[in-house]
Order: sequence, then C-alpha cells, then structure tokens
Amino acid sequence: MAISRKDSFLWGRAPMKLPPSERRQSDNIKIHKFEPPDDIQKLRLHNNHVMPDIHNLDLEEQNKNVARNRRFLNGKKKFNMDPEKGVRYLVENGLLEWQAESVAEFLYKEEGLNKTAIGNFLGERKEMHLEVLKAFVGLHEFSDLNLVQALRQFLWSFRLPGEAQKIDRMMEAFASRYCDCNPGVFQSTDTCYILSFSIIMLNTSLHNPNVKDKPSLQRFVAMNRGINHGEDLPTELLTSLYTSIRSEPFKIPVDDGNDLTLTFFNPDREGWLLKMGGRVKTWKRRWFILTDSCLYYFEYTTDKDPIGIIPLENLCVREVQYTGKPYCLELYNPQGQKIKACKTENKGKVVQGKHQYYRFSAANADERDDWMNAIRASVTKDPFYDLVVLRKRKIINNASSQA
Ligand code: 4IP
Repeated sequence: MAISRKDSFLWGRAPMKLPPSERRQSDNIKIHKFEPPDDIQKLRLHNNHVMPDIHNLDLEEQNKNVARNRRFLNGKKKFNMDPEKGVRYLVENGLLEWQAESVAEFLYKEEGLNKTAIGNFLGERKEMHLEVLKAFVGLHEFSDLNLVQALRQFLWSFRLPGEAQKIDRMMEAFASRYCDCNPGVFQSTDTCYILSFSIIMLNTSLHNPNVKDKPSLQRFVAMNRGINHGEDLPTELLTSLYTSIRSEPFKIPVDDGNDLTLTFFNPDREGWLLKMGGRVKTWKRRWFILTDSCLYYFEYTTDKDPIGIIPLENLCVREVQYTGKPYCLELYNPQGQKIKACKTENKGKVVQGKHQYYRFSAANADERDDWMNAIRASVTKDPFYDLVVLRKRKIINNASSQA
C-alpha cells in the first residue's frame, strides 16, 4: 500500500520539502518552542531575583509576630503577678492601648488572666481604674436576666476583693449597669444594690456549712421589706431569686496560684533530657521546660504540674564528661553551695532539692550545646548577690591579712 503525503508526516518519515517562505515560518516556530522569548526570560530572571526578597519579608513578618506574641504572653504573666505592672508593660510595648475601653476589653475577654488580679485592678480607686471598671461592667449584657442570673455572670468574671470599699465600688457599678439594662425593675440603683448584697449574704447563709441557721423564704422576704423606696418588691420576684440561689450557689472563681498553663506556654526551650538524682545517682528521663529563668521538669510532656523546679539565678552551666552517659551538661553554683530548688515527693509533698549540682545527658552534641546556650541566655544575674559576695570576700581577706 502506498503511503500518502499526510501519512508520511504522521508516520514520522522525512516531510516533504517546503517552499522557502513556509520553511522560515516553521523555523521561527521551532525557535519559539525551544527558547522562550526574551520577555519571559527576563520575567524569570526578575522572579528569581525577587523571590528571595519576598521570602525574607514573609520570614521577617513571621518573626515579628512570634516576638509580639511572646511579649504579649509575658505581659499576661506579669499581670497575673502584679496587674498594674502587667498593664504598664503591655502599654509600653504597644500591645494595649491606655484607654479605659481597651483595658476593660482586655480584662473581660483575654484568656488566662488571673481573676484575683482582675478584681484587684478593677477595685483600685485611681481615676483610670474607675473608668476601666465602668467600661468593664458595661461589657456585661444583663438585659432580661433576673438579678441572680446577672450576679452569677458578674461574680464569675473576676474575684471580688476582700476590701469593703472596693466591694462597694464594684457592686455600685454592677447595680447601675443592671438598672440600665433592665429599666423599670427597680425604683433606683440603691434598691438593686441592697438586694444584690442581700442575695450574696443569702448565698453564704444557705451554702456555708458553718452557718447553722438557714434563712427561710419568709425570712428573706421579710429582710427585704420596703427596700424599693419604701415599697415592697413583688413576692414572686423575691421567691424566684431565693429559689434560684437555694438550688445553685454562686460559682466564685478560685485562683489557687497553681494554674501554670501560662507559665509553660511558649517557653525558651523544651525537650527530653536524662537527669541524674541528687543523693541516689539514678538517671531518669524527664521532660524539661526552660522559661522565665527557671528549669522545670516533668514526668510526661502532658503533665500540668512539674516534678521539680530549679531557679537558675546565679547558677552556671558547663559541659562535663561522665562515664557511661554521653553529651552531659551540668548546672552548678559557682560559690560551691547546694543548689536551691524544690521538688514534689511521691506523696505530693513539696520539699527542697538535694542537689549539689544537676547533671543532665542530652541525646546528641547539638542538643547539649543548644541547652547550654539557652540556659546561659536565661540565667539572670542578681546584682545584689554579686555585691554581697564581693563584700564577703573582702571581709574574709581582711580578716586573714590581719591574722
Ligand atoms: C531518685 O532516684 C530520682 O532520680 C529522683 O528524680 C531524684 O530526685 C532523687 O534524688 C533520686 O533519689 P530513685 O527514683 O531511683 O529513688 P525524679 O524526682 O526526677 O524522679 P530529684 O531531686 O532529682 O528530682 P534525691 O536527691 O531525692 O535522692
């Protein structure tokens, strides 16, 4: 069977000779097929040139965010220890606006804040604190809630301080906000204020096991006679408030100082290390977290409470050789004293650590070096400590030269 012109092309045989004009066109197409036109080449070059910059910008942005988050967490930690200092730190670092509304929103919405610290901040008498208190109470929505429901919400948002004047200011702000949200329920803010206290006292009487004489509904109604500007409040209202409290006490936030979630968030470094015991030199694999110039160790990564805490202040770290355990590092006190630390014993009792030094073994040389660098960066020097050491040395030297 003869092969046609079309067939010879399809079968890959040598194509027929083209006229010169068509050949030029075909050559052009080949050139364009194998060598991209100049513009595309340039674009590629430009891209190659610009991409690292874009990548660097992204990285820079990410690093900035990480640093910002870190500072924010630091601010929250500081707030929990000292609310005034914490807020100042956040404001100075541009993380919080020094406006009553912004501070109030921070206290109202931010997670992980200690509720005792919030109460202390809100209870202060200074002008700004009073404004923050007002804005904070304004963030609560009490419309269509009865007084007990509103109090439940309010008293859960912070811990009421113990000082009478602070309580007075806070309850005054609460009553005023409740009346704004529920016009017509009480004749005045004073009525709401008095009834709120009456409810809080009822809560204590009904639910505190030390109070033997439990008030009845009748007594509660009688106690609140004439508080609505000389008139009685509707008995149905008082009955529903009484029943609500009797069936469920107020939930009061308790900050027992044990919530370390924030402390261990975003640490300087964390990871597994082997740790040698203090008196008994056994090696235990422990999860270590380095943060706030302290080294914490845990049995498991998910444990909330550490087994031990080693404050790093005035300690030094060095590499050591130890037979049988590679990549060792050691925490020691350059003054030669025992290291101040604490740990929990089996039965949960907290005792002092018994280490003259702490010895750890890392998984490899890099990890050992990284731990040493991180610990060094984290160790804070107490200037007074150095002064005292110098002074002591001077006394000893003087004494020995006089002897
Ligand atoms: C223990 O050995 C563990 O190594 C403890 O580590 C260590 O406490 C004890 O030190 C040591 O005696 P045994 O379990 O073999 O008895 P961990 O607490 O991590 O379990 P440290 O102080 O290192 O936490 P001493 O000093 O209590 O003996």
